[in-house]
Amino acid sequence: MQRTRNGRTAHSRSAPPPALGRAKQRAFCIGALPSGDLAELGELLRTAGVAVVGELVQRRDEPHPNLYLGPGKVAELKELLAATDANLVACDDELTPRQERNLEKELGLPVIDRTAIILDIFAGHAHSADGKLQVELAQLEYNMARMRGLWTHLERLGAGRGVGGIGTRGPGESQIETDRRLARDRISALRRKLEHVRSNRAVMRAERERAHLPTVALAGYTNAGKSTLLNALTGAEVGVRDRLFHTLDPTTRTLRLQGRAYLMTDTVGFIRKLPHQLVDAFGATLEETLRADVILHVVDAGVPEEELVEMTRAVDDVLEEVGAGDRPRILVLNKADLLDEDRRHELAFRHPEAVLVSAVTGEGLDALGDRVATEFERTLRDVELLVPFSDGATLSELHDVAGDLEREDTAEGVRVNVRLPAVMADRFGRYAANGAG
Ligand SMILES: Nc1nc2c(ncn2[C@@H]2O[C@H](COP(=O)(O)OP(=O)(O)OP(=O)(O)O)[C@@H](O)[C@H]2O)c(=O)[nH]1
Ligand SMILES: [Mg+2]
Repeated sequence: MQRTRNGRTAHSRSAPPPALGRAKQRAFCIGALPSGDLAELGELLRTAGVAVVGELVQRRDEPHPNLYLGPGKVAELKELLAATDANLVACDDELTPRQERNLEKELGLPVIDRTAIILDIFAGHAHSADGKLQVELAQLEYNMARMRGLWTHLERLGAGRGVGGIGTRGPGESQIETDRRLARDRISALRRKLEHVRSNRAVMRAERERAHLPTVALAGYTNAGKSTLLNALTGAEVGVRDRLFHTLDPTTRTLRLQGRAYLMTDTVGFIRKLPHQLVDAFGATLEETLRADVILHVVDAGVPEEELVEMTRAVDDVLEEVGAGDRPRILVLNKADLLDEDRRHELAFRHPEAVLVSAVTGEGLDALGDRVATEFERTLRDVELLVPFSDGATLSELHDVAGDLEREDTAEGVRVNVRLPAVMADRFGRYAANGAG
């Protein structure tokens, strides 16, 4: 796993840092789960370049507050660890600093949690300046909460940095203060930079709106096939790989449907228990993308129904969280080429409103295009505007969007009846003549 900007990771604290190299890391997976398994944690580790050498699940509704697993289970885990060559323990949930510290002490091995793994993958996959800033912000926030734990822990191991001297409250303490201050400074600097990037984006959005292009956003669970679908529909050449969180930076391409041009944007994939630090850091970008006229919720239909429902729900939750829950949405069941007849029938029965496609073979893509066009037409609003004669710019803009206008000159101005995208209808609300603006 790679090191964070400020030089440490959750797991480098009590073991030699990964001089071992990525593939040399051998993780033993643990989970306190009411149901399900650790397959996804294994996938995350594989994506991060870590091998999995064993796993232990405890069925429980809530993790143990001190140790994550119950004390008896931890004893069992210790024995299992002794029988493998694991040099790392990976946990399926985000741990509290206390749980992490206690577990490391009990097990004598570094422990990393799900959040640290996901943050590490994001750090490795971020390419744009924007993406890197967002990941760094999320990492700093994750580390901030752990600094105190880290230093007291190092002190106990006799590894605290000797900074002593008159007036200091002990080496660990003063170092924490310095680190916290540095981290806080860096966090504000990052927020400022992101704010700046965002204001540029607001300018781009304004330009786009001026171009009157409706937008379609691809959202969905990681590895569902969003980028493959973007490529298939628009002829883009976005990177596609069978690994988690391959796409971090949204790509936008033009899509033509029934004579109308749309802008289609790919987004970062979601996952169950998506770290809140990432939702915070990526929230603005997501919100921006997902303010689309239509959202395509892409699902991997090649997984069992139970998992499909769970993944769909995880995505719905994030959409809700970033304020896109109310956007028009189409459920796209992708990877149809992997399904047998029985499963196709079952899907048609269980998700009658969904569109079944294969981004690889092209099956169903025409039908999907039609659905997008229909869905978009449905978002158009009939508005009646009264535009002053003096505002020729608005009149010509309305012409651009809606083509021929139904218009009538009156004493107060031009009375116009048009069908407009909701965003534009809002923008011209000041001229609304029928109160619907
Ligand atoms: N069989 C089959 N495989 C597909 C299909 N669409 C995508 N895949 C495969 O699924 C994997 C993930 O595809 P991506 O397009 O990278 O998925 P994504 O949703 O963009 O993933 P992230 O960017 O990681 O969130 C790749 O191995 C694709 O080749 C499909 O229709 N059928
Ligand atoms: Mg992708």
